[in-house]
Amino acid sequence: MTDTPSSTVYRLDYTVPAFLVSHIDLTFDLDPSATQVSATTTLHHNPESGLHDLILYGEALELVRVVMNGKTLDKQDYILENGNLRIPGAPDDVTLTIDTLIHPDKNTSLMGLYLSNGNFFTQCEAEGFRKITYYPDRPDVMATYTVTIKADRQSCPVLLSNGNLVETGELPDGRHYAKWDDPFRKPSYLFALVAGKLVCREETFRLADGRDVLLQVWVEQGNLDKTAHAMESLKHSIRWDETRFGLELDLDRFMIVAVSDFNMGAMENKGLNIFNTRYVLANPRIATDVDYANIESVVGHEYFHNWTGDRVTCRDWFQLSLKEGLTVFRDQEFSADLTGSDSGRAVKRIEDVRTLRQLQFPEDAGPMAHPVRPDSYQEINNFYTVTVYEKGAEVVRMYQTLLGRDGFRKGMDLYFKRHDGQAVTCNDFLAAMADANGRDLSQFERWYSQAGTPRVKLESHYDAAAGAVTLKLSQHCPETPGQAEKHPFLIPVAVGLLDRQGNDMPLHQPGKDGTQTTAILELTQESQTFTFTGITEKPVVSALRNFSAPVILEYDQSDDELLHLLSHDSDHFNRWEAGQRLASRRLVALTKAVQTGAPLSLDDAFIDAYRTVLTDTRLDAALRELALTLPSEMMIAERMDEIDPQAIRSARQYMRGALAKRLEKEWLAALEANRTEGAYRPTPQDAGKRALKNLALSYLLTLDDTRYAQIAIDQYHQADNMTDRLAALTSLVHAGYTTGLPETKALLEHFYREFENEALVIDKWFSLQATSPCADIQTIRTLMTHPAFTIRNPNRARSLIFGFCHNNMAQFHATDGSGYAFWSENLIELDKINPQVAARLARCMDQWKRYIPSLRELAGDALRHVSQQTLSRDTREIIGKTLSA
Ligand code: B3K
Ligand code: ZN
Repeated sequence: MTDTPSSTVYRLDYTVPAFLVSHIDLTFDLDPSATQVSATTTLHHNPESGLHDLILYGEALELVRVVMNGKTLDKQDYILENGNLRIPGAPDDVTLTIDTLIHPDKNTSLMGLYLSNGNFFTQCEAEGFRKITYYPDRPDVMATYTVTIKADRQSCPVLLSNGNLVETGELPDGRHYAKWDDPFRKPSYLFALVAGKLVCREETFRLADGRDVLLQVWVEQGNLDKTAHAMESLKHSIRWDETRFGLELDLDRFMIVAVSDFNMGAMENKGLNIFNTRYVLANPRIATDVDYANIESVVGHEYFHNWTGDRVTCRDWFQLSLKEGLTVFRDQEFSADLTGSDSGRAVKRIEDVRTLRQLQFPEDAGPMAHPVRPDSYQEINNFYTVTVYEKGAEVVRMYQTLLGRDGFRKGMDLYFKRHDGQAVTCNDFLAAMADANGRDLSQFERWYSQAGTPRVKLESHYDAAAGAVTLKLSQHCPETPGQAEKHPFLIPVAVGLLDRQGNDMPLHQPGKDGTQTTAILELTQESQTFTFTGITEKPVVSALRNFSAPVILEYDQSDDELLHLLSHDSDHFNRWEAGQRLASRRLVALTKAVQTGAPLSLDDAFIDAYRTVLTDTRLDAALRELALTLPSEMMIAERMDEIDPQAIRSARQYMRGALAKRLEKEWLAALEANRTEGAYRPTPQDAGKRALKNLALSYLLTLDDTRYAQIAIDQYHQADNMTDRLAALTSLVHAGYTTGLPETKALLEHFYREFENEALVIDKWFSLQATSPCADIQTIRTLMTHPAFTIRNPNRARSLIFGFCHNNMAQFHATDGSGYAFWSENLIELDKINPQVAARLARCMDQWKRYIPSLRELAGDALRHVSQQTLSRDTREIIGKTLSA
């Protein structure tokens, strides 16, 4: 724990490293309480640097010995400052051996080398390698690695590191060793070591070039029956990258390891990906359809990093989106392609945009707003954000929208041709895209440098006499912390025009050849007009198709126009969007009505529109489910000037109740019609049916009718899969049946007993209760005392504490401030254990200034209370920015 004044790192302060490393040879003598690390590094002075001090970063290390070019250094030969080791005026060629002692059993931060259920794991991104040994721990220092791991054979039969296994053998005292060699130069953040009692599923897999590679998925004993899906996903990922991008696996062996104590989702260490168990373990009994889909996408994501991240890496951490935005885009495309249908692609796109809007738009409008390529940070771990990841992926997607799929591929090819084996910048990526396509993309750079979500205003005008439609587009981007002035972006706006029958009209722009049904308009100025000719009737405009840019579209369309789009748009995304806009309009009005005590009502036109969607069996179930799911409370909050969480919840619940009541027959029919046949399969078709059926069930449960509760109870007992079982239980609990219906309490108990030994399912058990509208602070505090709860395991902490603080808005923001008191207590406790996870919890308060005055005051008190404590650098940065914005 440190409490030194925060120091800020600036992007523009970048300087090249004074020394480069050609090779590092590491030896670990593993012991839970005292692990000896010996690192022999070959360094050379970097001719591009004028500095001669050799700086080796370190954190929480016990230095045993430093040997430079054969001579053991005395204390006066080096300087230890802020944890780092500096050798002033080092010679140009250095061979350095450093011995350090570390204590994995004391490491609760889960960065560096730590223990999980008695096994050893490492996490080095972003700056964890410095918790293992003194090293130039920065991504632009790339080296080859050999790693020898020594350990007790009994407790650590399995010893893994990056690359290829080159040697194994026995040692005295029941110990053994393994030696690994990674031929690819890599930065230290991609180093990994795993040792312990693990078992694996393995397969030989033939690559496109005919080479056979060994694939392994390592888990704790007892979990082998949950690894098939991860293995399938890995094989799909390898194939997909070969086909879509011509990128092949460069190693002979590729390993995935699952660990139950992990700060985030997974980590792309070269050849040895380490995963949160959450994104590996699945079988129908314990995993839901959403889990299956997430595993596929995270396995893909980490595998795709092998090229976008590992082979070509980041010059400095400000360039993080270079690998993350690009790799998220790649995993999104992978999942979309695997669905194998247009509607499947649309479902994936809608889900991704929903995440972006729900999480990234608020970030862009709050105290932590930062550009996709940030300009400064205090703690880099705080910048693994939805902006860097999800908005970063949208930025990459826009290249593809502007250049076309082929043009994008050409850009990727050039990027690898130029930069394989290098540590580069976002501008290098942009230059590859531009040069490969002969385009000037300099204006596009603003997507990397300017924070905030641009507003695009659209005004349409139809001139019947001229048979022309004019679209006037204008843009502006709101101020964000540290960025008052913004310049226009290059925004691709995809548009289509629908005729009265709902068909796409051919689009022709004067001066341009040919026609199409979707045009990509390039908005580059503050304001511009675009004209389409040969338009014989007043069309309905379908704007920002497929969400062609991460902007907020401001376009006044009547209910009738939106209804027309909802029923006919050939762009699935915009059909969904029209439905969401119709619902949002009403939800905002209902929230205001709740606040003023006005009577609540829902119009027939809206009900009819929902009925049409619900009963339109030509539409895939998955698309119908998305369309019939109301915008979340968070989305409604986004549209309010002042957030009143209780009013928002009442409005949304009213609307759900009204839709349930007036479409009762149709919901029931949908529930019956969407039961899946045969054994469980996590295909998009079956998952879509289950989603729609379970949505129907949750609507029906809002009606106070025990018949529906009985349907849910039966479904719970009869289900042969976690999706249906969890949905039944969640709907019952969230509808408040825990008090009215004794069986529901019994079901919760039953679920707990049934899955007591499945940590990931117990996480679900906590989180379904934490997110219930009925869960008041007392319920949460009681759950915190449950024997299965521990704040030390990030998944468990997230399931209960984050579930409540992040995903139960109306209860968390209770008017008596009890939620905030709970938040500050737990934040302070967690910060002492795991700063990275604590800093995420701190972000619950991002929006505090937007809440109604009574809540704002209480939130401010809680924030000030936290700010007076001794905090980690991670949490201090967040609290500081939240208070001062
Ligand atoms: N690159 C890692 C994230 C590391 C987070 C460090 N705080 C996972 C990923 O994006 O694939
Ligand atoms: Zn990533």
